[in-house]
Amino acid sequence: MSTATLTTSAPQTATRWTLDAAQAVYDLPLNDLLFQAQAVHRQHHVANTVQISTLLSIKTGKCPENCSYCPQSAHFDTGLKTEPLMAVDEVLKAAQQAKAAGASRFCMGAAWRGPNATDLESVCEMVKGVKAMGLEACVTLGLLEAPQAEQLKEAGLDFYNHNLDTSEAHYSKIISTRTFDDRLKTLDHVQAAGLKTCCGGIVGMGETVADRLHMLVTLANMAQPPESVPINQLIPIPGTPLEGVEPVDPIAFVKTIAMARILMPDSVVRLSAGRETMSDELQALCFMAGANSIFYGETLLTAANPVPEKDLALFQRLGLRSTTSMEAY
Ligand code: SAM
Ligand code: DTB
Ligand code: SF4
Repeated sequence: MSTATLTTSAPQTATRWTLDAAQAVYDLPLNDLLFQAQAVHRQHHVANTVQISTLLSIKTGKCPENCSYCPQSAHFDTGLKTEPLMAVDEVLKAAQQAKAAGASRFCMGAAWRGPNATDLESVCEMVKGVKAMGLEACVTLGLLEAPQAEQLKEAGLDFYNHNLDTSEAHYSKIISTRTFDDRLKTLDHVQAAGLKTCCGGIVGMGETVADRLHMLVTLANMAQPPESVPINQLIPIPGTPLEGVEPVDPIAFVKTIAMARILMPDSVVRLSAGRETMSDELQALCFMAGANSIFYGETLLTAANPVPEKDLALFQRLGLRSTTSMEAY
C-alpha cells in the first residue's frame, strides 16, 4: 500500500496526503521546508507559544508487551524499579505540583497491555481529581475497548495518548505482541467516545524516511487527525533490543517535525522524548519547524527530561512563552 486510506467523513481540514506528495515536500531544501512549515504554523496557531504537559508514570514496569524501545517491558532486563498502580491521592499531589509549576495538562501513563475494570475505576478517580484542579487530563493505558473509552469520557478525560509509533510496514519489526491494526481499533474507540487523541510516534528505531512519512500520512488521513501529535526521538535504553541503534540525523528529525506540522496544520505537535540529549539549537529548529508543545518536568515516564530551570532558560532565550503562566518557577 503506497498511500494511506483516504477518508472524506468529518475532515479536520480539506488537506489529504499521498506518500508521494509528502515525499516531494520532504525533499525540498531545508530552508524551503522550514519556511513552509513556519507559514502553516502561523496560519493555524499563535506564534511563539508552547503548550506544556507534565507526565507521571502511575504504574511502572512489568508490562506484558514487547515494544523493542521500551524500558517498561517485562521482556527486557532494563534494571527499572517497578511500581504497582499509585494511590489516587499520591497522583493528585503530583498533579497539584505540576499545576503550580505551570503545566496546563497532566498526563498519566500506565505500563499495561490495557486496563482491567478495577484499575480503570481508580484511573477514573484520578481523572476526576485532575479535572477538578482545572487541568486538562490525558491518560495512556494501552489498548481500550469501546465501553472503557466511554467510561473515561464520562470521568471527564480530555485526551487519550495512543501512538502509532512507526509505519505499518515497520511496526512488526518493533513489536510482536500486538498489531498496528490493534492500535487503530483503540484509536477508533477513543474517537467514537468523543475523546481527543494524542497520537504520534518515535523517530530513530532503524526506520526509513518513507516509514516516517507513511506514519505521518496515516495520521493526516484519519477522518479526524489527532489533536495532539507527539514526535519522540528514541531514547536508547540499555537492555532493550534498540539500545545500539544508529542515532537519527538531527536534521532528519527537524524535517520530520516540519512534515508533521505541514501534514496536520491544526494539530499541536509535541517535541516529546529525547530533548535531554538535544542541544538548544536543535530544539530551536524544532520550534521553528512548527513544534508547539513539550513535556515539562525532569522525568518523562521513567527516562530523563531537561530540568524545568533549563527549559525556562531556553524559553527565555528563544522568546517563547507557555500558553499558561510559568511564574511559579
Ligand atoms: N503502555 C502504553 C502504550 O504503549 O500505549 C502507554 C505508555 S508508552 C510508554 C507511551 C509511549 O512512550 C510509547 O508509545 C512510545 O511512543 C513512547 N516511548 C516509550 N519508550 C520510549 C523510548 N525509549 N524513547 C522514546 N519514546 C518512548
Ligand atoms: C509520548 O508520545 N511520549 C511520552 C508520552 N507520550 C506518554 C512518553 C515518553 C516515554 C519515554 C521513555 C520513558 O520515560 O520511560
Ligand atoms: Fe508496555 Fe507501552 Fe512500554 Fe509497550 S510502550 S512495553 S505497551 S508500557
